[in-house]
Amino acid sequence: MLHLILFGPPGSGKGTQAAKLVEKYNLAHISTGDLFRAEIQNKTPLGIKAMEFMSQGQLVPDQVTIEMLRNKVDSMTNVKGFIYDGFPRTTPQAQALDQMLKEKNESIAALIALHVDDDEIVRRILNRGLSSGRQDDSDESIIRNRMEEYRKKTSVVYDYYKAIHKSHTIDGFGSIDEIFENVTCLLDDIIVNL
Ligand code: B4P
Repeated sequence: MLHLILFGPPGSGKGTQAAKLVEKYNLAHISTGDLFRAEIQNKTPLGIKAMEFMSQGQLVPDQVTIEMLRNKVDSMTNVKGFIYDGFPRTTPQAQALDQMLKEKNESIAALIALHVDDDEIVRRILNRGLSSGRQDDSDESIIRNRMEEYRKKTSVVYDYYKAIHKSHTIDGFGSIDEIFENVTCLLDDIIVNL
């Protein structure tokens, strides 16, 4: 079974590319951001907790996130593989994911990081904020805080998988289709060599 991590700073296009990859490779898409937003919409206790952090541009605590991810993966049967979009975002999350897959005799095939510079990220997210209604998309200081959280806590996840030769980088600047083409070339190579 294929387990692929789509990685990058906020607004780098993970969700956008994941949606296209799911269609082409027939994989299940798990976005922790989308899962949290659904919990918030339904006003669940988990959603109320997540909202405290997301509205400030901070990461939701690991324990909450890991448990939610595990429940989601366990609920999805008969799938060819998974795209993890926005997870793992910390080293403890990466360790928990590896442990969970080990229990199933599975492992991560690759992490694909989308590289985009800060000004482009701010531009994209503010632009999405015009229609998304997301509080964390509408205020530049919150967006900058999300980028800071990425630098402080998330970027190390790239090195975690690099140490086992599983991290790859794609330029995330350009048209959505061009980026998709580059991601699929890389992914096809990875799949052939699995
Ligand atoms: P996410 O929902 O993961 O959101 P994101 O980082 O903003 O988005 P993404 O990179 O997927 O960008 P997208 O394709 O949408 O996280 C939101 C929050 O949830 C986090 O800040 C955190 O608080 C919490 N959270 C989630 N997971 C967590 C975890 N594991 N642990 C702890 N907390 C967690 O693209 C952005 C915009 O750019 C879109 O408008 C898109 O149309 C546009 N775009 C995409 N590609 C483009 C391109 N090539 N050119 C121009 N525009 C493009």
